[in-house]
Amino acid sequence: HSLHEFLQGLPKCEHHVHLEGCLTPELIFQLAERNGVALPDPATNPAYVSIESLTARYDRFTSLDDFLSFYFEGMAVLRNERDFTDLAWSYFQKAHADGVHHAEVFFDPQVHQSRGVPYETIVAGFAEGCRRAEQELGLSTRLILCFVRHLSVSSAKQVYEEFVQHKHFELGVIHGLGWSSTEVGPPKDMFREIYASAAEKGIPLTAHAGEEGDPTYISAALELGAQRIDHGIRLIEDPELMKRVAREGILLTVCPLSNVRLKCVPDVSHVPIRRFLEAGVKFSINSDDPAYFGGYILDNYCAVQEAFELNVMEWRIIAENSVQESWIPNERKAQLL
Ligand code: ES4
Ligand code: ZN
Repeated sequence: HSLHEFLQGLPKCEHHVHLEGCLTPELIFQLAERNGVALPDPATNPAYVSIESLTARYDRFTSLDDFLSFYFEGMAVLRNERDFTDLAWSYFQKAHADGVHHAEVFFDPQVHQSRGVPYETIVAGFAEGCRRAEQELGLSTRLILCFVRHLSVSSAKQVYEEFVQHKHFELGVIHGLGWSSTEVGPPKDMFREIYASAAEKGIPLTAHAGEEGDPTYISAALELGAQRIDHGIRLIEDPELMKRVAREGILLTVCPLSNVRLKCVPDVSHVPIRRFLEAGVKFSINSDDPAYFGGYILDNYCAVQEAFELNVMEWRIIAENSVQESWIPNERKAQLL
């Protein structure tokens, strides 16, 4: 399409991508071999017969939790510092090719720790991938530690303690905190104490909310101190809350291809892009788990263009909000604008 080259060249910021969600079927099979990790038995789970069958299974997710079961199984191949670096580096190269100039990336330490990988190994590996992207590709990067909602609050508190003891925020190794995983079910405010403590230290906070869950998940996240909302597409069901989000300039990190693959919407045209633009709600467009959802950030931009036929002015608004709401100093914003 005509705007494809324009979208490719548009300086993009990505705010919502899980590094573990960049683990392709190829890399899963490769690392399973390299690390001697057994993948699920293909006799019980035929998806694991081959790279092709696993890729094909990703076309048929029925829900967030159906996807998450593959996502958590896949990431079990990550064992050594080098695995985390390789994974981050593979994402940054692809992002760079897609025209990303700044990337804020999530990772899930609790899940790796539950398999016996130390906190230091995970953080050192991912941080090295970020360092290499900054040095070799000129990207700016931000690491966001994500708490997961399907594990216990006490495991989240343990990882938060390690993060605090290592001074990883003060040292500029980890730049913010988020939460993700299963939305509907666990208490909406399960990370209340952690977020209160982090807010007191001035740590930027975000939260996955309003993806599968109704708008009360969004208001709960805001009440706990989230400054940004990941997904947030169900915000349109609460007009008053939507006005507040617009008024306060809270950024939604929207992931169109993710929403389609996880059956949150029937197709991209049902992602409320037009509604958000009209209501003055700030949002960015992101890939979420590109290895699982059939596309990286540029594919998401192009899918939005095909569905909504936005004009250049509308794209400039989206791009400018993406820069302005990035967790970077004003000097870096000025370079990106
Ligand atoms: C996720 Cl799409 C999505 N939603 C919630 N948590 C996640 N973790 C990784 N991808
Ligand atoms: Zn996500």
